[in-house]
Amino acid sequence: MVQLANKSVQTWMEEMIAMCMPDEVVLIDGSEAQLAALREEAVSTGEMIKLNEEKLPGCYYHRTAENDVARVEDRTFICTPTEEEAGPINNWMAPDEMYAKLKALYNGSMKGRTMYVIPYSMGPVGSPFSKIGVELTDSIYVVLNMAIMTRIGQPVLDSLGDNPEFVKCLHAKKDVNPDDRYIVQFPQDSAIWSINSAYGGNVLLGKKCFALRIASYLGKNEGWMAEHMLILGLENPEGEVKYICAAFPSACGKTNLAMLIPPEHLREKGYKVWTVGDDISWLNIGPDGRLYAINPEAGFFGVAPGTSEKSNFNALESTKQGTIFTNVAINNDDMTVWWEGLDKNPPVNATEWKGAKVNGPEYIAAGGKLAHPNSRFTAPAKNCPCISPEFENPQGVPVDAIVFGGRRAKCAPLVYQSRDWQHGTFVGATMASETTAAAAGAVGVVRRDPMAMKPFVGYNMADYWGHWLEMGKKLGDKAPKIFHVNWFRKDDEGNFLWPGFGDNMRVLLWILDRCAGKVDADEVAVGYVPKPGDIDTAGLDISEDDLKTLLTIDKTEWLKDVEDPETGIKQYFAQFGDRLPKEMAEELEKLEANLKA
Ligand code: GTP
Ligand code: SPV
Ligand code: MN
Repeated sequence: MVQLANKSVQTWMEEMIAMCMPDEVVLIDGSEAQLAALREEAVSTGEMIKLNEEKLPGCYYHRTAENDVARVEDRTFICTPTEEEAGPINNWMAPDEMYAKLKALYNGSMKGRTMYVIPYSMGPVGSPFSKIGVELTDSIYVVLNMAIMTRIGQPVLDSLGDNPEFVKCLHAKKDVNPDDRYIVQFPQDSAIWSINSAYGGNVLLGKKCFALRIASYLGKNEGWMAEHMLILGLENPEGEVKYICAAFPSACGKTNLAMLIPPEHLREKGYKVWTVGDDISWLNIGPDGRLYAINPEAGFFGVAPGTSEKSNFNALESTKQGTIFTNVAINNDDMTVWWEGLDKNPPVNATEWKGAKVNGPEYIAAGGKLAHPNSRFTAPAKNCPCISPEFENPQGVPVDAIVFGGRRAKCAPLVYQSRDWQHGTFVGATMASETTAAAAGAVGVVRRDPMAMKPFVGYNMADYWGHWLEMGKKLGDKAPKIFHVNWFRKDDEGNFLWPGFGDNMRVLLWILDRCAGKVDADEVAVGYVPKPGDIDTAGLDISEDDLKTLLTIDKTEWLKDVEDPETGIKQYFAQFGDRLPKEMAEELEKLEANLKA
């Protein structure tokens, strides 16, 4: 029996053991020897496949069940005491009812299996902004992923001491039955119960479940923010680094932006991007009254397809050792990995993501995909060639700009700036984006995704907007400036109008110039847009017309976005009733008036 010095952890763990009835319980101490033994065990049972040790040292492959390849939003619940606390866009069930339902499922679910106890820290161990969780899981794959994505083991227990405050995370793989799959947050209990999945955001409970859903609730009560945002540092030729946080929905470009390589002429001048985080920001007000960001994670759980030497060199480099690949394709000739967009040479002797041996080029020619569109790599952040020297800074980095963005073929311009924090909060609250393969369900459907937090807010979204407004009041004139970008605008033939990727640097430079008061802008109905010529297009193959389209606000289209009876902002806000902050209603009126003027 595992004996822990912390009585609260011990008592809770014993209760979970009594319910799940594992044959064995193993404490994850974080030692390399223990992790190595687990990798070996996972290979021996077929749970993981060892990849080419010379080309991909320390790398492993894992395939999940075909019905278990993405987050499941319709099976994700926020179980607050009242339905109003969870709000109209979260699934809700009364905690007692949910506990009863789940206990029946967990009962004896680990018979014949081993339960692993993973103490982990979100944020550098000992940082005043870090929080500790303990995940109980019967999956070695989860243990090995958590070892990359978070700080784990004995140092975390030492840091927790006898403090009873930790997030209680329980995961049982059970039989991966999608009909009994539940991803459940109990914010008031700091508890997360996940069952019948073995995939990413459903089971690596430190990530979306804790660092966003539970943490957003804690942040509201404690005066800080947990956001679905990357953190990057942009260094100018003088060697000054400014930090930007950006919230884009799942599979909409956070990892890519966080690691971008500037276009050649800017690189030559001495511009450089440093990665602090690629998915989640915890934001606190520092002693100087400014907003500071830490990345609570220690690794990247990144989208594989589309990642290439050209599109995201730094992400690809990060995956060259100590990485776990999930649901990509295998090249059986040399036991390396492949996915759509990696290069133009799909392996002939391939195993596609579901496990069938196929001829890659023929399979693709027939319309197949070798890698699942939401296949992922789990890579240690320390592998990243441009990891920020501030990555482990327990105080975080000061934020100059907050950027919202979505995947919109129409309507949203390449970039615009909000007038102030309140308007910026409205811009975030009214974000919309086309759905992606990161969650189960239809792909390419435009939906509202406020602050890229629709699937991740741990309480009523209207109260969350209220919290944003509160934070803005506390920050006052030290608040970061708020912007909105869209890399995904398309022409009538369906081609992207903007080259994206490294060239997004050109937009970031305008944003930082605006923050520093170095560049003027045109005031339009929705805020401020760049004056013609103020976005650096040197060396870009883009027509004046296309650039104009990218920066023009089509008032008719925008009015539709406000008024559409099904998808419009008005309709969207209405569901929050009295809980909608009056400031948001005011901003909506202003926008409508501006568009009609
Ligand atoms: P999550 O990990 O799900 O939160 O995703 P993410 O926001 O980190 O998205 P990621 O950077 O992994 O990008 C997702 C997909 O969008 C990949 O297939 C990228 O190749 C593509 N993408 C990223 N940036 C751009 C861009 O600037 N332009 C275009 N056209 N595609 C992009
Ligand atoms: C996302 O979907 O936003 C992800 C991947 O970052 S997951 O961890 O599955 O949530
Ligand atoms: Mn994400």
